[in-house]
Amino acid sequence: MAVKLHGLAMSSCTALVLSCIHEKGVDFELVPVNLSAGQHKQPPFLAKNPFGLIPVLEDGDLTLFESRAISTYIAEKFKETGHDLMRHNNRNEAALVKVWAEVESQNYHPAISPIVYQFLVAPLLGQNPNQEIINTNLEKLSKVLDVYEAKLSTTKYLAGDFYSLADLHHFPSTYYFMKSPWASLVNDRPHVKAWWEDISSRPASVKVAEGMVLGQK
Ligand code: GS8
Repeated sequence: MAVKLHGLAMSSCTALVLSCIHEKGVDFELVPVNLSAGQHKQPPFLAKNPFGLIPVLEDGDLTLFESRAISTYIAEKFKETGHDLMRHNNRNEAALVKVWAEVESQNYHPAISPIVYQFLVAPLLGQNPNQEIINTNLEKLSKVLDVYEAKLSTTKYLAGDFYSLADLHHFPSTYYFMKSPWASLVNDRPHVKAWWEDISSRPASVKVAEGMVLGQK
């Protein structure tokens, strides 16, 4: 039975789950949520995610929200098919995948996401980008990327010499960031640049990027 993903292909949180779904070759149905009509704040959707945010995954009787938890569930449930995103046969490598997935969620995402929001989303909502927020977060992101540059000069991917869920979680926000005037933060760091070129050219990433056109329904 296909899993049901409630969300929008252009939303970076939905795209994170879609990247995992495509890596694993999981049968799925994308159920669009009409954000402009506030569908996600209405009782039927709130029953699936009380925080009223996309994405939500339904797999039979199981309902999940929080994109990273959803992708982890998919990577674990379908561990035998497609690419092994969790290194489930090697406890140490699996632990390192979790470490770098946490780094994405605790260090990388909090810095990159306000930049993407101010640069790409605010104008769509008729707001002026807040340059102070952008500058503060560019500074934070630079520091995180210095750590990445050092790490990626020792291993091909973040958790080791294997592509994992930790790398995958970086794809959607970085995809939008690379359209900004500050893409040089990635391009000027040779190991980060090579890593980005590698992870963004995976067939699953290319497929997900096709739907990442902001402003679409
Ligand atoms: C964040 C969900 C979220 O912000 C996750 O799933 O990772 N930590 C959660 N969803 C956004 C779209 S993100 O592209 C959302 O639903 N926004 C609508 C709103 O804020 O009303």
